[in-house]
Amino acid sequence: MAELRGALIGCGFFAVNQMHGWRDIEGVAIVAICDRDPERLKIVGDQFGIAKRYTDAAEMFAGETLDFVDIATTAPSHRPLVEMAARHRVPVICQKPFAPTLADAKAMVKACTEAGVPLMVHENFRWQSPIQAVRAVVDSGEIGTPFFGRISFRSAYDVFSGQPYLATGKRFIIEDLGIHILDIARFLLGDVSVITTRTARINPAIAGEDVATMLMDHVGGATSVVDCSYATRLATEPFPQTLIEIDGSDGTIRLAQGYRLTVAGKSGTVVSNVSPPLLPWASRPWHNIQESVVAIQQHWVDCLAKGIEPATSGADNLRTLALVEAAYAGAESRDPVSLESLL
Ligand code: NAD
Ligand code: 89Y
Repeated sequence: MAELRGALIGCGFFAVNQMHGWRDIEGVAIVAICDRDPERLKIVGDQFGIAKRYTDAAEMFAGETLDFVDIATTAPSHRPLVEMAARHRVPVICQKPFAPTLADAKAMVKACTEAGVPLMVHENFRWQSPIQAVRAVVDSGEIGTPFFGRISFRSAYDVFSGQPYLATGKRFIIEDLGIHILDIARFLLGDVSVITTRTARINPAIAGEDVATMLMDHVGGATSVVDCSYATRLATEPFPQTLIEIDGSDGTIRLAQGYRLTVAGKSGTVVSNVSPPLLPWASRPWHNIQESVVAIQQHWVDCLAKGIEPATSGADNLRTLALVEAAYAGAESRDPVSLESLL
């Protein structure tokens, strides 16, 4: 099979992981990169030996024949870039948050559907191997039917030094990090009908909320709590681990700090270590996220080859983004928010 020719738009902080990921995947070559900042373009171009460099995405689409484009910019540029890819009939991956508003996201899905172009949101947290391990236990039936979940991300890691824009937006933890944790809740317990949210800002040096607690009714009958904090100073910093508790009719799952998975189920209690591998280019503590980047990008290549919709397609991600919008609306009103009216 001919090698897939991909391009990357946005050569910033996180894109370096995506470039490493593409290098690890057989049958793919990134043939061109684009960033409106010439300095970032040079850094990433030199690091990964990419000769074709563009400061303007329109010029890149006009000048290259591409099998896909990987958009690793921040949210404000996502809609114009995804719509540009659709106009050029180029399959597209878009980083999270998919769009600043649900209305934009719906328009992006529509543009790609009408152009017949595959669209995947780079929603990678559900691809982390510890999260996949929890899902495998749920699917095995070992704990019966889940009726309760707690999906928790609590940390005081300084994310602002690598991503300074996170300190300046009116919205912070739900839109940036909670979006992943809400997606994991959907991945493990199914879609949500109603969400109730409380938020707080503890760090006075940032503009948005750094604590969010969300209570959700899942369509299948389970109840979950998704709790996120970047204001939680623990004895051992867990970043970027998501901790999970699931109670089912026949047992329980606990994913604890240190990637310790305990399953007490129909066949007894099993404790295992589900630590993610440390890839050769990865660095702790980011290796958990870095491994999931390779996994989701491999999934994209597999889906393109088979002509099937990716698990985190644009259409799927509307349901995760709707949770983000509903959470902000509910934090403001302090009322439960129904998801049905948003989708
Ligand atoms: P960044 O600001 O470091 O990098 C973004 C780059 O995009 C910048 O170099 C900027 O010049 C470039 N850019 C912006 N608009 C452009 C345009 N129209 N054309 C060309 N270049 C453009 O941001 P980052 O921290 O790398 O984050 C990028 C995205 O990745 C964000 O949406 C963030 O939420 C997401 N992210 C995801 C994960 C994850 O695990 N999935 C982790 C961190 C960040
Ligand atoms: O931007 C965020 C993400 O997607 O994962 C962790 C992060 O880098 C900081 O919250």
